[in-house]
Amino acid sequence: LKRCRPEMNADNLLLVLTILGVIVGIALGSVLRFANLGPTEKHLIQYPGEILMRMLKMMVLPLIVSSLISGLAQLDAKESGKMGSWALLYYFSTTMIAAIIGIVMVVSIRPGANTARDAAIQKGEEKEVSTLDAILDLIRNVFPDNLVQACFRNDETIYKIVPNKAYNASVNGSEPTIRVRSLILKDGMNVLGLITFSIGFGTILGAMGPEGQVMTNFFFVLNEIIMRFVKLIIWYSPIGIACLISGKILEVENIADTARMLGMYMVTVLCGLAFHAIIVLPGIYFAVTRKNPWTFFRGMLQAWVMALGTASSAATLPLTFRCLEENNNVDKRVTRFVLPIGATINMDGTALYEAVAAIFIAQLNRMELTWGQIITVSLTATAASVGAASVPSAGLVTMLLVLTSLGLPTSDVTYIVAVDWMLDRIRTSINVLGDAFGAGIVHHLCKADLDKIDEEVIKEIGEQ
Ligand code: DAS
Repeated sequence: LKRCRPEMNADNLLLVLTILGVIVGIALGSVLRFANLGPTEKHLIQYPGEILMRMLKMMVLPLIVSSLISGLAQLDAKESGKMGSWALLYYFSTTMIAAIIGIVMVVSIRPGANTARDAAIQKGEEKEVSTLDAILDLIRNVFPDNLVQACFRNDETIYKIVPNKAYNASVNGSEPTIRVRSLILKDGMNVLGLITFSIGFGTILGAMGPEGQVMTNFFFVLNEIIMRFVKLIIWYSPIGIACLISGKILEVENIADTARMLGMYMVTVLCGLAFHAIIVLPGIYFAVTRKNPWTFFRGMLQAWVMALGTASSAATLPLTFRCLEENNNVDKRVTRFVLPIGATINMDGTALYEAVAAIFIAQLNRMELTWGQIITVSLTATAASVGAASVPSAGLVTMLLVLTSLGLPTSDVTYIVAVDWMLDRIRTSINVLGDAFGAGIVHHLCKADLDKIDEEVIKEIGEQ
């Protein structure tokens, strides 16, 4: 606890500065609205905010690659055996369920759809691209034929498969070229390709055991560097947030409508997180262990509150260990194994939040997503949450990944940024809860093996 107290102070200071940034942004924007500024002045005000967005985007590629590879490489399937396999199965299934809950919530509540905001209707490609083609296109994107090109621009060969009149009109006038708007738009980062490569690389590296230790350490240190880099950027964020918000207030026509829309967005995220925390996680825990999930949750209360306060799964980790081992009697051999990895790659709250935020921005831009794009959102939100660092606002950085993969404008992230400081701590508390229930479930499933090891050890001691 002493170790994490400095983290607490630093995080609390960051929280205060961020809230100040939001308040200053709203006040500055509201006052300047009456000053009839010219476009140059407006741009000058928005400029520090653009710098923040560019810095966050700069971190997306290294963060996702280093987090995925180092997270998966730590989990050596050979060594970890049953415990690792159960942990991985639980992590990916609950994270995917969280992303799907987020999608169902945002598609049903539609917080970004009923706004007065006028945006050109961007038709989904469903009309020109059959569902089969959309799925084939999605699979094709998962395996880019040129990794470097896939990181920075889309693979041209994808654009010669299915005719798309809308694309021709926008890019080539009336030129009769055959084009298709792939699921991942031109000049977007082919995120799925990156994620596939990173997951494959990390899993193979983990399976190498001691032989790959040097490389595993390299990616572990690289991830540590990137997380510290992200932390530095997050310290700049209060200034960037103030300018993003004031710049957006200068742009927005209808303030009341924007406030209502933001309120609906927050309600959507909170409903999704509540459903996952109250129904899904306790339900899975009870289904597997047949124990009372509320007794288990009561044992985790201190860690849950710490996560709300720090908005950091890493800062909460010492308390998560203590609550699991002392209040819920989870075996140390389980917590020592699953918690560090869980805090890195298991972020249900973040996956749900990123799925909601991406589709909310698509709705703001009147973009009707095809089923292929909705599948892309669930995959990239899940992978982005695995790649998110367990530090404050990490989900904001990897959310740019999801937006980029859909070719959505990141300029609308301002709406998300304005309330992220609040939603971050709530989704972090769900991340910690997901890790805790996961440890409880793995403990239950591996208890027999652990008891057998104990008996053998006791027998050996007896014989000696
Ligand atoms: N704050 C991150 C965590 O510590 C989650 C996030 O930013 O989405 O889990």
